[in-house]
Amino acid sequence: MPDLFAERRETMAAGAVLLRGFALPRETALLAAIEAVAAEAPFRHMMTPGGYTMSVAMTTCGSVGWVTDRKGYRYSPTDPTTGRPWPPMPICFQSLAAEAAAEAGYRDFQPDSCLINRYEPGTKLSLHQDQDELDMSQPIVSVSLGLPATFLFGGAKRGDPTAKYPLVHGDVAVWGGPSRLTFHGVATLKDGNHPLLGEKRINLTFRRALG
Ligand code: MD6
Ligand code: FE
Repeated sequence: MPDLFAERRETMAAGAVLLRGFALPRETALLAAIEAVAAEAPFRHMMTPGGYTMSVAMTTCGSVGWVTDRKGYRYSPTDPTTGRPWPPMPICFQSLAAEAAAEAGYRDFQPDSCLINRYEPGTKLSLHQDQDELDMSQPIVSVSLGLPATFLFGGAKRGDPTAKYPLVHGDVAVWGGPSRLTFHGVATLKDGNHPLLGEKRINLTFRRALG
C-alpha cells in the first residue's frame, strides 16, 4: 500500500514522529467521546507531590489512570474523586491510537490508559518525563485538539536544550524507543478561539501503563 502519510510526517528525534493532521478525519467522534468520558469522570486539577495544584485539568479513560497527589504519581484503577472505575476507553480512541502507532512503526500497540489533558489560555505543563509506566518498550501516542500549542522537546536530562514544535488541531505525536524518556512539556497556552473547542486545547495521551 502506498504510504499516504509520508509527506505529513516529521521526525522529532529517533523514535519520535509527528503525524500532521492524522486525527482530523475523526474529530467529530473524538470530541463526542471526550464529552462522554468527562460526563462520567469530570476534569479535575490534581496536586503534585510537592503540593502545587496543576494548571492543566485532567481526566482518564481505560483500565487505569495516571493520578498525582501528596503521596506521589501512580496509576490507579479507580477515579479518586468518585471511587469508581475509570470509564472504558472508547473504540474510536483505541483504533486511532493503534493506527497512529502502526503508522509510526510501532506494531500492536494496545493502550490500557488514555490521559485527557485540558488546557486553557495561560496554562502550561512543565518539563517532565513519562516514567510511571511499566513497559518502556511501548510508545506513547499523543493527540492534539483545539487551540494550538508549543511542544517543548528536550533530551534525556532536564537541563538539555529544548526544541519547540507547534502542535495544531488533529496532529498526532508518536513517541517511543530511544525517545521514550525524553524530557518534554507544553509552553503557556496563548489566547485564542478554536471553531470546535473554543478557548481550550485538549490533548489525549495513550499509554500502556501496566506490563
Ligand atoms: C500535551 N503531552 O501535549 C502533553 N507525553 O498536552 C505530554 O506530556 C506527552 O505529548 C509523552 C508523550 C507525548 C506527549
Ligand atoms: Fe508527558
